[in-house]
Amino acid sequence: MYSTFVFDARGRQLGKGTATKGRVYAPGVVADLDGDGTTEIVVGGNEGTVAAYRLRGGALQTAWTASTASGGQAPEARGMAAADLDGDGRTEVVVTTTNTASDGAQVFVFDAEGDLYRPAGAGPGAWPRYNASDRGFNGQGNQGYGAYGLNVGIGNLDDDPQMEIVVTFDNHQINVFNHDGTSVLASPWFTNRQSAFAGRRMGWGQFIRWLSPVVERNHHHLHRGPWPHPRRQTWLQWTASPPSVADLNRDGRNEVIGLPNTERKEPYETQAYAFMVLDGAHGDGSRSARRHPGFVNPPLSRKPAVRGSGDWYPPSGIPAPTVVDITGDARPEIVASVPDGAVYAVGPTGRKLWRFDYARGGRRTFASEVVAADLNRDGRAVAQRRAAHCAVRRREAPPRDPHPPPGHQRERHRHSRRPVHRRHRRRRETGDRAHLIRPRPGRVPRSGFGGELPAVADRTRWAVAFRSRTRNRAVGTRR
Ligand SMILES: [Ca+2]
Ligand SMILES: [Ca+2]
Ligand SMILES: [Ca+2]
Ligand SMILES: [Ca+2]
Repeated sequence: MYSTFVFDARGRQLGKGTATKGRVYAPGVVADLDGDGTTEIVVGGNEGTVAAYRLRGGALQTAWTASTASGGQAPEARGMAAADLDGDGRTEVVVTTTNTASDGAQVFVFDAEGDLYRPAGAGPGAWPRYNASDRGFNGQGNQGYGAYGLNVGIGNLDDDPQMEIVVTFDNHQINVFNHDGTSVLASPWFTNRQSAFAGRRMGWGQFIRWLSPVVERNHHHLHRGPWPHPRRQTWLQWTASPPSVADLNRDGRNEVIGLPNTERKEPYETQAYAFMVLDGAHGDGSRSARRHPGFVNPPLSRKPAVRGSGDWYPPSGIPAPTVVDITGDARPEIVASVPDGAVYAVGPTGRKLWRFDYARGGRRTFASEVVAADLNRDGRAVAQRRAAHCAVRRREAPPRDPHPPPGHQRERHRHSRRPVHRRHRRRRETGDRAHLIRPRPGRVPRSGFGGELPAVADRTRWAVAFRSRTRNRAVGTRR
């Protein structure tokens, strides 16, 4: 069983919590949920368990527990995010689970007391989702399946002041929920091609995204040509793709950013990871779920190692996008480590800025998400690409000489043995460390859950440094 520990600044243990069962997969939420001045810690475990702790009286006390059991399953919590969804000063906590039951729910929202969140004006059944009221949504109905890999982000994606919740599922879909649990409609440009619901509008989570904009146009808009299939076309799989919310073009409207893996063949084989940006549902919703300018043909990573079934270790990484301005032009870049062995930076117009090879030839490899900070406190969020540090855990490609003379590794490249230039050396020296730095509000957009920047980052206090904790492969059952 996993426990939750709290240590002080000197490393002395202050408390230990054991109210969850089994593993704790998703990074917890650390926030003053109810605004009483005491920070809560919320963690999720197996068997449907969720627990909130408070440090009080020299011990970690359980503030509340909650359950994510539904549809006859008591699943594992694999994703957590938190925000004040309705702006009342109290923070809500979103938990996503691996539930695969046809009548099960994957997305739970709890209020500051651990009760299911019930926004003003909504009925008692607002959460969890999907629920019975989703069955007939747009005729076709809404259905979730297995949220395996840190699948949730929060941000404002339309004109109402409440936050929306973005969730990705193992059924290849990405949905946007309003805070009252209802689903957000995609642009009327997307229409249903199924004969029973032909021409009807669709929600974000009611259709599969294909890599090619031409395929989507033919299939979801013109309804012409043969139906696409991964044997012939490449689709986007979001099962382990944490969505982020940010305003890339600084027009005051947020976009959804994610790195789905692109799949083809049967069994499905990942061809690359796509830097995909989708517009929000602002205004008349005509841009909702459509590809953001610059990302119509999304930048792609290289092809990662093909992993056979049962080949779980070392695990494949979860490509969580860190959205942060690293060039100093006030428009954020997308920085992400991809299981092809590299960290990528992609600009807000869809241009690949750089690729840093962290695996150095290792094929089956992974890295955590990128943590970006202004390490040298020069007032710029991250002035240079060298400052986008990455906590890398290499499991393959060990140094050729495991016992080099002291200082030798820093002077020569581990593989080529060529002298390492100063710039590269500096990057390498920080490459194996995790930098856990509290950003200064308003200056450094944070990179954690629901990474809307900077408004949400300023307003909320939960501090999760590593969204992408890659201790296990996040992909479970494939449909
Ligand atoms: Ca509190
Ligand atoms: Ca609230
Ligand atoms: Ca909203
Ligand atoms: Ca925007």
